Amino acid sequence: MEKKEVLKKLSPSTNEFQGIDIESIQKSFVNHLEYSLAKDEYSATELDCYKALALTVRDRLIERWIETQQAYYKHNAKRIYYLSMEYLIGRTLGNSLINLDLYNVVNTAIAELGYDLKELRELECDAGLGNGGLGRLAACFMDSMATLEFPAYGYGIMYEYGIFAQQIIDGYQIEKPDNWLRYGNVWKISRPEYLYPVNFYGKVKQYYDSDNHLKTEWVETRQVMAMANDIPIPGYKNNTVNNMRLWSAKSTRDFQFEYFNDGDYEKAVKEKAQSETISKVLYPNDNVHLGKELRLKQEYFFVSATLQDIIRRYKKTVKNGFADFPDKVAIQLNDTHPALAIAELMRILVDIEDISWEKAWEITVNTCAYTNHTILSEALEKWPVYLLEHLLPRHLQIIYEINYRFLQRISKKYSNDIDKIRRMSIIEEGKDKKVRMAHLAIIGSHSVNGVAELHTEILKTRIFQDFYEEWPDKFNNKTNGITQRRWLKLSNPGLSDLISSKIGNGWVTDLYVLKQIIPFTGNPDFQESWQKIKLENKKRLAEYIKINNKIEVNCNSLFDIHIKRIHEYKRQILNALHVITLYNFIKENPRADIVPRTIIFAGKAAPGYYMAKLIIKLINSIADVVNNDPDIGDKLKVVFLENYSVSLAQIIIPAADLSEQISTAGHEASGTGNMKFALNGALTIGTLDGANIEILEEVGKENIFIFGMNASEVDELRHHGYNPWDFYHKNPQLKKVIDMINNGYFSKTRVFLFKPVIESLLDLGDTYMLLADYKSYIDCQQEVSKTYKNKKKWVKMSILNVAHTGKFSTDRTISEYAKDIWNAKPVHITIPEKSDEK
Ligand code: 9L8
Repeated sequence: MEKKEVLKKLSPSTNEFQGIDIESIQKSFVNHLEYSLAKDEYSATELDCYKALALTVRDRLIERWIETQQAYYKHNAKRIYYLSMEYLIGRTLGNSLINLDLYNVVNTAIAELGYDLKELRELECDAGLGNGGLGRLAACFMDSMATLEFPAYGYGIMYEYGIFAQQIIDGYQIEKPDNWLRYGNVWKISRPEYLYPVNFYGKVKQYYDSDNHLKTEWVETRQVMAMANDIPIPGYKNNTVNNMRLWSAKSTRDFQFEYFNDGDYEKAVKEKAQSETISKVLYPNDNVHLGKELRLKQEYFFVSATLQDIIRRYKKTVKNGFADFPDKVAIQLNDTHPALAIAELMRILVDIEDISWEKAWEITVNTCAYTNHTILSEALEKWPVYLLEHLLPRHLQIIYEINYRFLQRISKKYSNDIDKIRRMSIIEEGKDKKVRMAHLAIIGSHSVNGVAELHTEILKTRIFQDFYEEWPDKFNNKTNGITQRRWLKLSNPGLSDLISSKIGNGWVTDLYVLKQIIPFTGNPDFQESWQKIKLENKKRLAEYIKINNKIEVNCNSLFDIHIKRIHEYKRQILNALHVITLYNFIKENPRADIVPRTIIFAGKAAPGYYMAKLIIKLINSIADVVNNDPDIGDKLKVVFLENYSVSLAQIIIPAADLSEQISTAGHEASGTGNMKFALNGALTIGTLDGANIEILEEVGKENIFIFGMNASEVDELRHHGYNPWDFYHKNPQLKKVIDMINNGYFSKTRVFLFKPVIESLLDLGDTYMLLADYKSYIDCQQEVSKTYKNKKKWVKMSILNVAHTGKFSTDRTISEYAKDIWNAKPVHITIPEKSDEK
């Protein structure tokens, strides 16, 4: 028999998959403990037990993973490639157990062996390969694509260091490296044999070949190798296991021994380390473009390796060239971070595959699609021409050529409207010329989408208006979502079970099914169970706060929660102004019957973002004063939870009564935390921004607390000249709050500590218009408190919020991408039948 056939005969997938009964699970577990980890019952640590369990689950993933990949190959299905610099995955064990439908079996199996599944799950490190919403969205998309059985692949970078761990010391943020791979990672399957060379630097050589065709070569480059690491992504109860491939940088020097022999050994080692820095660390900036050379290297490194892999896979099934490429491949660019893919695909098609420019361009545009996630100007990627010229000289030429052809068209059409040409050019002219990556992405894609209705409108009418006029059909909206498998079923088992006990499990794969709980809204038993679950979740969070912050919080108080990256546009300061307002009210009205609140913040600040870090210190300083004031007692507590992460979010969100979504209208592209809170029964206090607007449309205006200016009012006020001093002088309550911060009430030993905060609000024009929205916010918070007093009303509103979150599943989002942008069809995976003998 041939080797391959012997393997196939013995392979578990040819015969039978690993058992999913209690006994088989226990057997796998002890086998892994002994053979994979070389431990026995005496030497095994808790972490070993977690690993043995994770390996047990991984076995069951891998067999389905192999089956899935073979099925995609056999069907020659159109593949979806999601390209993202960030994936904020969090933990995998619990999620895999849910999606494989093994949670209860494993729970029992492991309990019989004397272990606690919950405790073991806690030992897993978060995979923090992202900053915030953009990275978490990519992770939710992976879950939904697998659940909807799409032949999808996530591509990204295997950062050795994920988002830093945040410590709060004396109220300040301190960053600690996140060495998440230190103890190995069970879910990461390294494939040292899947290696691609990635070129940098060098120069461009052009010549005429024997047929007198102009040929272009990129020569004398320096090479880095990209090594594949795969993470299995299971769909929910459907045998699909998709692949996420994250590249790590490896030196080519490992593979060129002669360099060691005849070269400078020390230099060789140094250069090796240098090339491997490419995948060392995730840049910890959310919504800011810094323009560092290493970041550009990361972007090209990941794009180049990914395209080589995509083309290798394409050529395996399609033998007659690239005409079918767009029918077999869809590439989705998660923001402009992978937008070099457009230039790289052109380079491969034209320079290497010898395809004409026109044909190559058609293929590229029909393959690529671009999602924009932000309109903040500081977040838009613009790379200096000199940097590209140095690092990627051929790509710069290609970008110039794309631009030249595009501008020719525009000039003809608009009879040399210079202003328009200047605005639309990929190149921003000026002292140092820059490449506008968003323009490259729009011109090189057949689809451009925003991530919420308002955001897409702003793209069409403001930042990309010229392009929208040119190609109205390219632009479309895909409102973000979240996966209910992680954000309800896994993180809030109490609420999940209550819901399922009334309406079944259908909501796990069709979130609109939640509407079926509407008839129970007024049911007193149901309401009571609902409140009880919320209280249990609050107790769990209170316990966490007690351990981590040494603060006792009142579980009957309103849990008012503001968790997200710290950014001025997200307006954590506005919330802080409300905290001080409440504090003043309690001091001035000690006998007033007020609704006690626990106001909880969490979030990381970019290490170089001075104001964001000062905001963290401000919140902690306010917390110190408020929490230690005997006049306040448990009427008001302020908590800043350190090291916000996916896993921490899974504890915080189910415990929330109130969700703070208070960005200046027009600034938060979508938000996805807002959806997670609503799904867990928190009510939203928010502005008419991003997806808040759509949450309002779904839950109804009587079930949400909306305040402040809308996006056009913000624009108008800005346009007519906004003066924050007017609001300061007009409102004594506001004046008092600001003066307290300014006069060192919260920084007694360093009176001027928060001066920069006050300056930004008063002297520097209050860019995010906190003062203009202050009154409306305070009034709205009063309405919140009034409503909270009416327990019946609140619980009804809470139930109705959950009932109306159907739209906000990434299952809906992904179905829309598949239909409108990718033209992709699902592939159903079947696994070998279980034989009867067992
Ligand atoms: N702020 C948006 C948020 O409203 C939205 O819900 C989420 C998912 O669509 O994306 C968030 C977002 N993140 C970024 C972002 C921009 C960067 C970056 C790193 C470097 C440069 C720009 C990381 C993240 N934009 N929008």
